[in-house]
Amino acid sequence: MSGNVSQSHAARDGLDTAWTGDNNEWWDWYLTLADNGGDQGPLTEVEEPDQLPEPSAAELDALLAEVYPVTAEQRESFARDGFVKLPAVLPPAAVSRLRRLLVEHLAAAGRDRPEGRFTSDELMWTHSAEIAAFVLSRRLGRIVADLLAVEDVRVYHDNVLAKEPACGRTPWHFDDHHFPIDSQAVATVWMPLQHTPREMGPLSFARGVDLHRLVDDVSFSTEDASYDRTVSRAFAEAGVSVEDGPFELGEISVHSSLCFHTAGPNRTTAPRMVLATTYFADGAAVVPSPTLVSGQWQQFLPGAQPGEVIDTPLNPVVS
Ligand SMILES: O=C(O)CCC(=O)C(=O)O
Repeated sequence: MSGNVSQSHAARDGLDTAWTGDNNEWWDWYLTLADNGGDQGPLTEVEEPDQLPEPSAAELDALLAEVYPVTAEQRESFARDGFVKLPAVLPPAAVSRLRRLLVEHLAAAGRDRPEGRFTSDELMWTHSAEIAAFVLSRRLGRIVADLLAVEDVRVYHDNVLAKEPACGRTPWHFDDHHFPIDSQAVATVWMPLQHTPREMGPLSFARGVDLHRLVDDVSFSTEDASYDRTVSRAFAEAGVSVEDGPFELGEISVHSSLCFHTAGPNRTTAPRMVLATTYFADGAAVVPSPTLVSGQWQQFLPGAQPGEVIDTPLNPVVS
């Protein structure tokens, strides 16, 4: 597939500069670009999930090595819509273990997680073999390789995305705009670590892999919610269908870097915990000019130079 489609607008949109903060500062800034409307009323009371008995090491190894059978229909819908939701990729006991690992990771990193915050961290797999077992699993890597119709994928980065109670919307965007990877064979596995009802802010997708063309002329704003508002209006006017349903426990979504997506606010009293991991086709190169919205990309592709094929120790093949 030919490369990244967003490079040409970087200068027009004032993005042809490097991000100088860390990744949580990046998310803090990024969420200020979402239109949150007015007063949204009280939060819905939701209990955090109970810790379930965890699978044994042997059970987990077997599960994470087992190929999830992606159907032809799921592959077609990913190619057409730009995303697909897949049920029962992990059993509840494995989801419960992963949630515990990520909660402990944030606590060990001293993150205070106040209401209203979007708490994130990345490259967790490089600190924890237990988290790496999920991020680098054959089960997830093979799903993405099958959907992208490529032989092998590499990991770009993992992310814990904890949308804390009362945190606002994630603005409409597509990841091609963010990732400094010169390929369209790039996709993110978004794995919620609890049942995620609409009021908790599940990831939502505009149906149609080519929809980015509809809003190609909208200038990105680094200062206000005008981009989010204009994209939202354009999709409504064009009658674009949006998948914004809840996620069941163990269900994941996979979205292409071309897929426009957003997420609602978390209007519940429990954090929305997610492991989001991005993978790309083996053989892809770094774009010629990474931008402000690429955040701290050098941290994820250490030593890789613009234009070079990506092959660093932090980007192993996982399928
Ligand atoms: O979790 C969210 O609210 C946003 C995540 C996202 O945009 C992504 O994983 O591509």
